[in-house]
Amino acid sequence: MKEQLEAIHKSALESVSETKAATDLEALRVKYLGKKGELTGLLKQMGGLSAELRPIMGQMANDVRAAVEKAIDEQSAILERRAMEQRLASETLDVTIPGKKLRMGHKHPMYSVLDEIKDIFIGMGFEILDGPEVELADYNFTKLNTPDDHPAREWSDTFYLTEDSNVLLRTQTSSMQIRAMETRSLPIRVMSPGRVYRKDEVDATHSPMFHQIEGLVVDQGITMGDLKGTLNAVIRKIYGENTVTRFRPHHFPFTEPSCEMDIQCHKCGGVGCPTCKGEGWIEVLGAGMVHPKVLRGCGIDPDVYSGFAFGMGLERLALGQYKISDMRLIFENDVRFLEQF
Ligand code: 2NL
Repeated sequence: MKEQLEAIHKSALESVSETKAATDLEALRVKYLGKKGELTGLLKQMGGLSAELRPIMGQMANDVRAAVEKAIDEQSAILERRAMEQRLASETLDVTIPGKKLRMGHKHPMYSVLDEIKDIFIGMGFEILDGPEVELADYNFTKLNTPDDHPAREWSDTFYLTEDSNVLLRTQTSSMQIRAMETRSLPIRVMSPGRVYRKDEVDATHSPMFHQIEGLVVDQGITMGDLKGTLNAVIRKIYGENTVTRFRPHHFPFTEPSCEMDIQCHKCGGVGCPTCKGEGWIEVLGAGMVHPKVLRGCGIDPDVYSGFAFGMGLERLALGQYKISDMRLIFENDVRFLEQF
């Protein structure tokens, strides 16, 4: 029995010192000290010993038990410490390591142009009006003196959303200005920027979706002189104080008289070059005095009040401003292109 006790003692201490995990240690505790363990098994055989040997072997068994328990406790402490050291090493946070660089985006070039224009008009006392891209034909056409049989209302030009042609994707942002005239008290000075839609094939200068900014002023005594003065001031803020402008007669159903505004080519000074396609002039916007029928339709007496309105395409302006040759680049959103602005 002595040899057996010594063998258990030796093998227990050896295997305990070799354990690497708390679960292995627990398995050893069961193996040696548990109810069905090796030491307990041996103790059960004590009854067969002589009266002199029994206390000696009993004492020895208790010593072995105490030694194994002590070894297990010590090993457990070692494993715990080791686990803690590993955790500390793996969870170390070096607060001095530089952070990951975030790639910051920036405003799309067209929105830079839009914001610049908005700021100019806000500075002149205009209010910015946003509105829905899905519109009633009434507000997109009829109230703008563009009746049912007008060619601008063709199915081939406009994205209609209903069979009866009453609901559509707006082709201009004028509808919000109609609402302003219907609901606000006079005088009115508003700008409405936004997306508009026309059934155009995509090419270097056309897109079925583009951005427009329209403006409207209505008050007593507004004349073509106010139109020219306001637009000249705005265009000179955008293109430079020395910009030369001209107004040409034009036709829009919602204004009378109507005009288009050109700036003298800043590249060639009006002689003619590729930038102005040999014309010497570059068209920048359309404008006119609000048609009396449009005013009356919004409940405004055209004998007392008058107004001017204008509209310009933002993409075209951005192309010119940043010397971009193809409108498709504006919509593709290729970061390599946009990064340049
Ligand atoms: C262009 C020309 C224009 C207007 C828009 C307008 C709005 C109301 C009443 C009368 Cl509520 N007119 N807007 C007037 C003249 C021209 O746009 O070439 N746009 C891209």
